[in-house]
Amino acid sequence: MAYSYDDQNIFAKILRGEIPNSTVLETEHTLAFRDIAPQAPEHVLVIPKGAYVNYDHFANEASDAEIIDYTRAIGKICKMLGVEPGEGGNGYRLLANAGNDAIQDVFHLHVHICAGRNLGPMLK
Ligand code: DGP
Repeated sequence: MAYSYDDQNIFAKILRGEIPNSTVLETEHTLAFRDIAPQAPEHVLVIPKGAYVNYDHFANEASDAEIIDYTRAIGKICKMLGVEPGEGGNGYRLLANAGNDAIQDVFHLHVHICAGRNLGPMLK
């Protein structure tokens, strides 16, 4: 399947520096920043710098280096936020919406990291 990526999406603009963001972590292949409409006391979005529309696009087509960098960045951010259960934190939720049924709003892969309150059964 050919994935179609629109480089006018808001996160592509953030990556190009056209829109400001509140950066939490930047690595070679990954950028993480605070969500503009936080649903929890800690709400960070983690995006790959590459042009991937959703998780399956990324998992199927990104290089091993990108995938390792992205996965490790998520772990690092959980540590930075101090939310790792069993490590002094009280837990977190990772969520990646893809496509219409998940009500994906921005078509550049992003994992939400939410923490800091009891999150209930689902976010959307
Ligand atoms: P989703 O519905 O999973 O596609 O989530 C999109 C998220 O992106 C939503 O929680 C709000 C956030 N968002 C939208 N526009 C901006 C923006 O310009 N800056 C930041 N930091 N977050 C944004």
